[in-house]
Amino acid sequence: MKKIIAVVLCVAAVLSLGAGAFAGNAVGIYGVWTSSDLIENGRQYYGSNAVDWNTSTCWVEGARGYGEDEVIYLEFDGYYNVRSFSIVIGWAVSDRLYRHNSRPARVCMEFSSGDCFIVDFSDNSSVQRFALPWTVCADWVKITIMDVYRGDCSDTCISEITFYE
Ligand SMILES: [Ca+2]
Repeated sequence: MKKIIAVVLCVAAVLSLGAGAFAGNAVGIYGVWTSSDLIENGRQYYGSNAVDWNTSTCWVEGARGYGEDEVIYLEFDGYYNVRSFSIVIGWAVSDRLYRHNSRPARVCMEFSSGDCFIVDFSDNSSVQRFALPWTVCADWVKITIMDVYRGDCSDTCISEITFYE
């Protein structure tokens, strides 16, 4: 029964999630876990690059293909009443690298509270802001890539993601 409710909430969230107010304190991050990281030329593109307040660094998934089903999991440093988030998809350091690499087009966001949202992004390297349809009290969020905008190479990147109270 619980599972069916969660699915219903997901569908409702797709319809109501949109660009919204951007206010409140940023959620502190205690730890980051990913399903894979790209390692190239001796350099590893860690998940922590997506929460370092620097849009020129990014997490790059390292799985085969374009990164669908790859996961970045953020553990907060406590419980927060999360109301919104911002994201910079792709590798936003330059327009050339943004287009060259792939970027998430759709993700599934699952919070520790059980709330689950499907979010669609615009294909650009600017900051995209979203208000959650309702306040979510949670201490972690799991973000799964569902679909991507394909670049010249299949490495999918997230430059920055921040949650707000
Ligand atoms: Ca970054």
